Amino acid sequence: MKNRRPDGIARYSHPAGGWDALREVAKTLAHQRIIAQGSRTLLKANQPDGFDCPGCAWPDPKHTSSFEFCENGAKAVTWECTAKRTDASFFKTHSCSELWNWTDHQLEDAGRLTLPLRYNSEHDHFEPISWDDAFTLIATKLNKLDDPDQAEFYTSGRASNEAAFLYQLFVRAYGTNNFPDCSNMCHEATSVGLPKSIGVGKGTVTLEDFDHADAIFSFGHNPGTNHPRMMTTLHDASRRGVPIVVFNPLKERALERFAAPQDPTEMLALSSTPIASAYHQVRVGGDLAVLKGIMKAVFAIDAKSYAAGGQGVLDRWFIDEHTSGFEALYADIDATTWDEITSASALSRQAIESAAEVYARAKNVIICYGMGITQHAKGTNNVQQIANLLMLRGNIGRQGAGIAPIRGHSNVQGDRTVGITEVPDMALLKGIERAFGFRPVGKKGHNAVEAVEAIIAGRSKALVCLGGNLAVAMSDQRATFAGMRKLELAVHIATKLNRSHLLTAKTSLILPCVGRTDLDTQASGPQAVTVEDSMSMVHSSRGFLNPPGELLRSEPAIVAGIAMATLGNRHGIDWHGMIANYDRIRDKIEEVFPDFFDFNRRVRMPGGFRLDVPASFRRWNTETGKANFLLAPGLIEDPVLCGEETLVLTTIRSHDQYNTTIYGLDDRYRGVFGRRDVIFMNADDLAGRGLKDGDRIDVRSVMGDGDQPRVVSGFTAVAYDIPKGSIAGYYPEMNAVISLSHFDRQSGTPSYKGVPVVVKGLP
Ligand SMILES: Nc1nc2c(c(=O)[nH]1)N[C@H]1C(S)=C(S)[C@@H](COP(=O)(O)OP(=O)(O)OC[C@H]3O[C@@H](n4cnc5c(=O)[nH]c(N)nc54)[C@H](O)[C@@H]3O)O[C@H]1N2
Ligand SMILES: Nc1nc2c(c(=O)[nH]1)N[C@H]1C(S)=C(S)[C@@H](COP(=O)(O)OP(=O)(O)OC[C@H]3O[C@@H](n4cnc5c(=O)[nH]c(N)nc54)[C@H](O)[C@@H]3O)O[C@H]1N2
Ligand SMILES: [Mo]
Repeated sequence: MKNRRPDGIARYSHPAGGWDALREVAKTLAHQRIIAQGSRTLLKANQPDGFDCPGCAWPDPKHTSSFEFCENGAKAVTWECTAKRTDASFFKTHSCSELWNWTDHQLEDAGRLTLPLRYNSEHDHFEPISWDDAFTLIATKLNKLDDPDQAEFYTSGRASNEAAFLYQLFVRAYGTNNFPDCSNMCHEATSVGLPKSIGVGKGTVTLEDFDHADAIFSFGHNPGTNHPRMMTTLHDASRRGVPIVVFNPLKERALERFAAPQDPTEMLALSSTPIASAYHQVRVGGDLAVLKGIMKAVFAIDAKSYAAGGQGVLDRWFIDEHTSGFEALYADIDATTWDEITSASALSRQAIESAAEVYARAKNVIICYGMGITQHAKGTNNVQQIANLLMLRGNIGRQGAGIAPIRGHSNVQGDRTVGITEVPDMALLKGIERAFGFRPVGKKGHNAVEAVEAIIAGRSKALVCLGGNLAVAMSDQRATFAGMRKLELAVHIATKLNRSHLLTAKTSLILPCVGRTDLDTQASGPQAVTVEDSMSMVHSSRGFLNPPGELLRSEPAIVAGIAMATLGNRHGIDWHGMIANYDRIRDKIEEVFPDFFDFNRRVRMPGGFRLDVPASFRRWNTETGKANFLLAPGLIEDPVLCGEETLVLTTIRSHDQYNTTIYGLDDRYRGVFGRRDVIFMNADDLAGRGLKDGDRIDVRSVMGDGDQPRVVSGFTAVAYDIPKGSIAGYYPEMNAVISLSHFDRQSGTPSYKGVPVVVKGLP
């Protein structure tokens, strides 16, 4: 007899994509009550005269002519252009304490925010406030602080270049570099690791490079859910016979098999295309070992070829001409034994050698990676070892080859480019002086973890958030939430209500802004904004729907409002002029960042333009003037923490969420329906603890916190195809077990995907 599975757990036997994806979109449109308007809106996504899809940062094909179907893009768009609204009567009916008991899904599902709100602690309700009063209140509070460094200014990666640029200008004129941003929790290991390797903290490939790749490697990202338009590229590559080698602890369906909704034959025949040519279920946190193992095997293949009178497989010319540090890397890899590699990665030597064969045979290789690589205590090391592997065969700076960090938020890369950084370099400071006549402070500010630490310690007293849901996205919810409640001032510029807004400070404000799909009209007429995708392409985005209410303002206008109230005439910055016509903001961006030369003209060309990525042309902006092979000590994280009982928890996104935005409770491809309170575990790990599939468990951090353990309770253990020793649970629920002090010391990225825990059954 077959064992009964826990409630809501079933096997999903279809390929990813296909008719199920189409059906889901129809359901979403109905749920958001926007059937007629919604379908028209979707056709404008990523079109030259349309808006940039807020779903992800994957680039658009150059000659976008037809609508590219994307289930999760459709969810992101319809979630924003829903017909649901929160208005004054909504906030009058529901007190803040009542709303706190709603789920994250319910909070956002209440609808778009439509009016500026201030928290009234006497009545425990948010109440309407005028824009002028809101700006004056914020200004008074900010100007009362002893030091500008007591304020934190968070950015989430949806903000446009124009909004982000004005925001950093305001904050620098105010006098601090406290710029925590979502990138600090995401691809910071890339932004910190790659400049040391190849002189630029961005990917080197373009979308066209994928057409010329002879092999694609994928480490730790789940494109079927998080970058569904990337599936078109992987699907085409697979059909061309390009090997796609995947390293992921979980068998993600879209990386196994995909039915392209754009492909009529595949859809009608109910067929699909295999994606991965080889799928390696690496242990959580085992990637450093895999990367060193592949390099070790490549050295062996090279030596064998050489001994037989061949040319070898290393690109010796590239190594001599363009790199530094090869000997030290060779020695490090040589000293790493196969026993160490296989035990740290949970993969066999043969598996790793087979991946190395594919790598060594292919002329051009692209390596893609996501959060499975960056969100580790050794995230920066991981990224740098990927660069090492590519450099061994000259796979950087030529067509069809390169490194492809798959970015998250649709403009997270652009926000960084236009100045959202806690460590401003001289070029940025001088650029601002050139364009605005003042030299901002250069002292390093806070990243996301440091900002939250300062808030918890009471050193920082004010928090302004340009979007996002910082408290929920950050580790250690108990400490983080308590810290937020001690603030003097909390300001949230947002489209939808979320839990961070409800962590009220002495003075708490929610300011409603227009979103990507909304028309943004200013004194000179309708405005477009600009964004930069994962491949450094900058293009414009223009919303066209009537905003959900008369009172909403654009993000640039709200930032300018706060700036004018706070700074008055300081530095004579023409905030009014820039808001009246965003071309003037872009002119200033160009003055500060010469890479944006001729910005207003170039961004009006269909498809936009690419920013310079020197490494794509083998120009290395590093201290050595070369691409650097860099070393990573050891193979795994925190061996000290890995006791007998310890399991390593990775936190993942379901198919029905956008970060902290929970669209629904299904995770269809992983066979989870109607719930999120599950922990995926290997059957042996269950048995070893006397547990069975479906048992209720506690998950507890092994990083202590005195007598208050970090624990989530009452979750259901689900037997799953995952390597022994590794378990997985959903973000953000699992943030309660992650210690704030558990992060990559080089980049500050929280180790969301390498959390040492113990699991105990509940009676
Ligand atoms: N629909 C949707 N789209 C999104 C988002 C969303 O939440 N929903 N979020 C956006 C954002 S901000 C980002 S950053 C991206 C995130 O996109 P991804 O980088 O895909 O992020 P995750 O879903 O967190 O996890 C990625 C994968 O890493 C694997 N993994 C976990 N631990 C490890 C490990 O130790 N090693 C390896 N090799 N793999 C591991 C997981 O099994 C999972 O398949 O997506 C963006 N796009
Ligand atoms: N455990 C764990 N934690 C993680 C991660 C993980 O993988 N595991 N991933 C991390 C990553 S990669 C990231 S990027 C962060 C995400 O952190 P954030 O970017 O802070 O979080 P989001 O959930 O994307 O923010 C959602 C909110 O943004 C607001 N919003 C949406 N659109 C707009 C807009 O156009 N303008 C404005 N002003 N506001 C808008 C809405 O109010 C919505 O509630 O979380 C991190 N946290
Ligand atoms: Mo992200």
